[in-house]
Formats: sequence, structure tokens, C-alpha cells
Amino acid sequence: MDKMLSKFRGAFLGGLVGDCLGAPYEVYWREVKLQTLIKMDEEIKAFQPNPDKSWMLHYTDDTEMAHVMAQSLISENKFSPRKIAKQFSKAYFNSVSERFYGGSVPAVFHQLKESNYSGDPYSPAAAQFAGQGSYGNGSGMRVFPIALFCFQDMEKLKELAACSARLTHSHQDAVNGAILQAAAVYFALESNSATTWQEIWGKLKNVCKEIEPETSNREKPYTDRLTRMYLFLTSTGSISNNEVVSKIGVDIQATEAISAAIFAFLCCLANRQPEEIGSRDLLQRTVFYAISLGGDTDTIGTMAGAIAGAFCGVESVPQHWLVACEGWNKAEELADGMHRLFVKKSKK
Ligand code: AR6
Ligand code: MG
Repeated sequence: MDKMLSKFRGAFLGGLVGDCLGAPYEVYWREVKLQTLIKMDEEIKAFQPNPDKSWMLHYTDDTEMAHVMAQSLISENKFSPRKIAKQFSKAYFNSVSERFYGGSVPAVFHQLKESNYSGDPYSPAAAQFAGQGSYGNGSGMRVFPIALFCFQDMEKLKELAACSARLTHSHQDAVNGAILQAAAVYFALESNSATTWQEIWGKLKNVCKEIEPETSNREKPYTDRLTRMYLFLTSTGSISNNEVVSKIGVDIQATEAISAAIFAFLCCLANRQPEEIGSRDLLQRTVFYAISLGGDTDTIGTMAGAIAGAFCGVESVPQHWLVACEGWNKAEELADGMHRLFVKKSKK
């Protein structure tokens, strides 16, 4: 298979499996023991896909919104904020009984609907939290299609990742988190198997210098967390989940969950994951490790899975995981659609 097609599929399917495998533990809010994940893996292996599509594992709002965004990018061949906002809302109203969305985003969708999708698509989100905007991780969980769409154009990636965030999450930390997560997927796409964690970390650090400039008086939550990641990964001895939770965080704030996802990938790329995760492939290690940290497991799982999938390619996504997950064939179709756009652009 073409290398880039494999990476595009890897991003979509890695994101999907991270979401679906992480979702059962979202309510736990504490560390997920590796034994629990291994047991789930065995149950998934025993699952027989059936024609009535009663999937074993269901995706959440994370995948739903990523797919809506990808579908719109494919149909329009551009980022159309009004259309994406409308499709986000429609997807929410169609699936509200099945999928749990964040606490504040439904109000955005209601306002968009009440305006008959005719007003400024950014204004309902900008008005949230007394004009502060949401700092939730929802801006990062669905952003990977932007990285694929903007591959080989980092400036455009930064612009569109920010715009895509602001449709629901206008707080600066959520916007910056979307840029950083999209950049991580981009750097994974351009990597090869010899790329080191230090190289990707260095590129992310440069992005942080732009989104959190040294001259700014604002706090620098992503820069600080990247520094802590570096300290973890250059330290000797094991890295405990407790320390990661306390120094990086796994909660719903974009600063925590997005940093945790990036760390899960870098830590596994460095082969510094907890010993009991063993010697599985990089993508499997990353998904297991990301979920095992606890907190917002589906969202950290999906973001880490999308980065690892873009790095490793689709061959690394275990087939038995895939066929147990709702919507894997749609994810693959969307990946192919985005890859066709990429090929078309590359020929120009
Ligand atoms: N001030 C105070 N609290 C805030 C603020 C703020 N500026 N911003 C967010 N919160 P939301 P998400 C709190 O609703 O990011 C789903 O399961 C507030 O309590 O924007 O889209 C997804 O899959 C708000 O309800 O959601 C993710 O896993 C909460 O943060 C997760 O939920 C979440 O922000 C977050 O999704
Ligand atoms: Mg979630």
C-alpha cells in the first residue's frame, strides 16, 4: 500500500480504536489497570463481527465530530466554518441519546440551531463562560483531519486548527491545544520508522514557542508540560502513572488531556512505557498506555491513537480491534477521501 495512504488510514483508524477502547473507562476517572485492558483485548479477540452491525465497542462524540469535519473537508475541499458548525449540530441532535457530549457544547449547538445556522458560526462558542470560551479538550479530540488536510502546509494547519477549535471552544488554551495536537499528527505523518522522540519533541517545542511566546505574560501550560515530558523521558528509572497524572494531568481541560496524549505517544516511541505493557507494537502500546493513565480515557486514547496511527500506518492497527469498533469502514472511507485530496494537491 502507498505509504501516505497507510498513514492517513492509520490516523483515522488509530483514532477510532483509541476512542472505542477508551470509552468504557471514561467514567472511571482513575488509573486503568493493565490487566483490565488485557482482559478487554481477549474479549475483543473472541468477538465475532455480525452482519446486523451490533458492534462490541461504540465510538463517542470524539470520533463523531472528527468524521463530520473530515466529511465536510472532503465534500468542500476547503474549511467551511458555517457548514461544519451546522453538521456538528446536526450530528449532535441525531445522536444525543447515544453519545455523551461535553457539558457546555450542547448549548452551542442549540444556539446555532435557533439561529437557523445563519449567524456567525463562531459567536455562540465565543460567548460561553462569560466570554472566556470553553477550555475543554473537545478542540483537540476531533482535529486530526485538519492535519491530514493541511499536510505539507504548517501555516495553514495552524490557521485551520484554530478556526476548527473556535467553532465550539474559543478559550486560548483549547485553541492552542488544537494546534499542538494537529501539529503532532502532522509530524507523525512526515516521520519514518527511524524518527526519534527527541525530533518530534523538538518540533512540538518550536510550535509552543509560537503559540505561547516567551514575551507573553500569559501562563504557558503546554510549554511547561513539554518541559516536564522531556524531564520524564531523559530521567532514569520507571515513570509512574501517578507522576504523569500529577505533572501532566489527564482531566478534561485541553491543557491536560492533549498533553497526556502527546506524552503517551512520545513515551512509547522512546520505549519508556511501564514494563507490564510489554513489547507490543508502538500503536498498541500507545493506546494501552494512554488509556491506562485514566481520566478522560476515550479522548486521550483517540488523540494518542491518531498520532501513533499517523506514525506507524494502518498495518499497525490490530484487525481484531478494528472489526469490533463501530464505524471502522466509514473511518477507512474518509481516510481514503482525504488521501485523494492530498494526491490531487500534490500533483498541482
Ligand atoms: N470555565 C469553567 N469551566 C469550564 C470552562 C471555563 N472557561 N471551559 C470548560 N469548562 P466542554 P468538551 C468545564 O463542555 O471539551 C466529552 O465526553 C465545564 O465544566 O466544552 O467538548 C468529550 O468526549 C465543561 O462542562 O466539553 C470529552 O471527553 C467541561 O469543562 C469531554 O467530554 C467540558 O468542556 C470534554 O468535551
Ligand atoms: Mg471524551
